[in-house]
Amino acid sequence: MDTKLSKLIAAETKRQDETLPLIASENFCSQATRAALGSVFVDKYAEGEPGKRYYAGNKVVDELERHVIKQLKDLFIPREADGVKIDKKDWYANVQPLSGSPANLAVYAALLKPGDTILAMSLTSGGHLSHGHAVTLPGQLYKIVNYEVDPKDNFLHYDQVLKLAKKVKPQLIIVGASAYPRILDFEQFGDIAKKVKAYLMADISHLAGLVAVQCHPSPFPYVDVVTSTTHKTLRGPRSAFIIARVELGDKIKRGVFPGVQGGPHLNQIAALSQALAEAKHPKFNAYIQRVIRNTQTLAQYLGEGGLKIITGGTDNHLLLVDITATGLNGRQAQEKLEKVGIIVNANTIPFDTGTPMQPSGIRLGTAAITTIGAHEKDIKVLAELILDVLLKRRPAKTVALEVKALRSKLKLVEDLEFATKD
Ligand code: DSN
Repeated sequence: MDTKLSKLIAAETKRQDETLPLIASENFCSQATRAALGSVFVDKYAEGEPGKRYYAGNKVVDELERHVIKQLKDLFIPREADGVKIDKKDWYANVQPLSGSPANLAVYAALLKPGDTILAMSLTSGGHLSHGHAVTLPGQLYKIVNYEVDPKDNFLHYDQVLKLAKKVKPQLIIVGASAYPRILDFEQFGDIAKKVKAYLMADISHLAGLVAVQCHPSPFPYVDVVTSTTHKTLRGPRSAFIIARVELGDKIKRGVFPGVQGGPHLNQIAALSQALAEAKHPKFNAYIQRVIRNTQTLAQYLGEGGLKIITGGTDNHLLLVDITATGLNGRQAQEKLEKVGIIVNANTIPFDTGTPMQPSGIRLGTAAITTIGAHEKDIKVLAELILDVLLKRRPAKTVALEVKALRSKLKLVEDLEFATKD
């Protein structure tokens, strides 16, 4: 291996082994998933779809892609919702998107014309850049209108979304977020989309692991399209998927390829297969339940310690903290925490008066730290360490030593055994 690269891999391994990971969109995938990512599938080209490829030599990868599509539909599409039977045959699945933003772009390319209106959550309310922020390509191709959380409680109020949808008559509504700590009511969004005759897309990138094990309501059958990345709470490789109503399948397929990308990354698809198999295991359910308990515990202790938790708590794997009262902005808080080995990201909060580079909050997630075995007692210690730094209660040097001590107790547990132990 290139010497410099080998040193960098060793350095990143050391960094990961010595710090406490609280980035809500990160996780540690299993060794088996990593092995699949580095498998022979990395070397094959397979533009097209199973049975209809542009190159030869695709017998095995056709079988791979069909297998993963089946695994995906089995895991995510429930047999019924609210008493209504759901038939997997009514849904089309595509596992080729390279990541979340291309998956979303492929859906827009499939369903919209340039100039059409998309109604999506604003970035400061918790939405995602790829939902049409002005700095992105979709932000330039489509007319983007944002709905917001309510300024009084920072929750989504569905009557307000409906009112706005009626006013702007979007062709597409997006429900999905990367910094909203509460349950997303897909059924209510389904009603809104029906009332204004818009397509409804749920981007469940952050929630995929929770949705997979019914720890968050399913978007099926209320939506037309579901997109997701696979490396956050789902604990898989960097990749993405789209599931859509079968009648939209051809358009979505062309939106992905050749619309926005070339050949699929078959090694990602292979690794996704492993992650989906792991997510079917009952221990994955216990893992996700622990993730949620850990986030709620973190929110509780940080709140009791004097920090302002947006919405007062969390229902999922992340929480958002308004740190204005500490005298720091989000960036300064992120840097101070990183100095002692606690890795978070600065984040805008609803109606933020700061900028994306100097926002007023930080976002914390517990998916990764739970994967390396953190329990509620560890989270309590972690919360105290965060408070020590942000409220300047103890010297950074002392806190850094305790972060190291806590980190050294945690390690990747391959079979998710930790999830069932107290
Ligand atoms: N960076 C990821 C997130 O924080 O949601 C995806 O863009």
